[in-house]
Amino acid sequence: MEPTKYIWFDGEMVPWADANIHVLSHALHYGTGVFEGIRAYETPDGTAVFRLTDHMKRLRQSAKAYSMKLEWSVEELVEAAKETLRVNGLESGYVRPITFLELGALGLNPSGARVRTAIITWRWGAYLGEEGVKNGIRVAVSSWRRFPNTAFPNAKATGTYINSILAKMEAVENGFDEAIMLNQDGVISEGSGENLFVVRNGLVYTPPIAVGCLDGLTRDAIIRLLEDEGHTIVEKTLDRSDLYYADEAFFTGTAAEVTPVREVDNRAIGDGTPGPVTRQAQGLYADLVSGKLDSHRDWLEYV
Ligand code: PPE
Repeated sequence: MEPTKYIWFDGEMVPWADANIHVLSHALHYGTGVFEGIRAYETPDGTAVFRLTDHMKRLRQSAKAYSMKLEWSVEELVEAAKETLRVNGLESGYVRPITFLELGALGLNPSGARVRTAIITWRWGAYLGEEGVKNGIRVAVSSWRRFPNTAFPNAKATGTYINSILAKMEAVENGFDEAIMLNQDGVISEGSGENLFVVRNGLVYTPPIAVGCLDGLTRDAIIRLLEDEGHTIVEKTLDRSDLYYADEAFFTGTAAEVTPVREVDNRAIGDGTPGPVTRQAQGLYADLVSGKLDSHRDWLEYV
């Protein structure tokens, strides 16, 4: 990753190299952090951050779930993210806000630990590769189950990502691009860092949030964009066979955007190339974030 000039750290612009924390930080030992992933895009009217306010709202919700006192309001975080993009001269890029517990508490009781917030921006290309965006990726159902309701699957907490990391590492070690995780009941949940859609006989399916997947903002956007085009989206628990028998499948996420899945567990999905609904979803999303769509303009927040 290419460093940018500044990182916003608790209200100040700090040079990249100086945005450091102590090894005794609570978050390092126990994963007590919450974060977001956001993308900014170039549009004809300047740089626009996609659903910035919604992402900052989710950051505050995640913090609330873990009783972290985030001192910055949604409005302040929104402005700070825009300012970080501006000072770094980024016309497009990824925005990573993170709130975490630093010094002041040892042991599992986090009481007294200082809550810190940083916003980092950088250039980030295709998350699952340019080739994947074009022709689709190969995935495998993971032997790791998605963590259950012993934490908050709906909050983006740093510590819980150790679960996604096990699944991702296993997939890559076995020669796949990405993993799909089942939940504790054995139904399909999501990718290690993406929500999943499948298309069969003209209907579009995605697992309901209740299975324990993240309530993805890209997932929500794709549901609405496809509905606008007359598609029926069914939120339904899916099992492994729904994946094997699908005509099309694709992932959604801020980092992954819309990435076609062409193979699962060494079986081709459909004819093994991205299908028409997948292409349509990709096209609609690309037009939306680059300011070429007339609808949902309120999701673009200009820097
Ligand atoms: N599920 C998980 C587990 C997840 O981490 C993400 C985002 C999503 C679904 C999609 O959510 P949304 O971005 O709101 O549409 N993962 C972020 C982190 C990726 C990373 O490697 O770090 C992201 O896409 O920014």
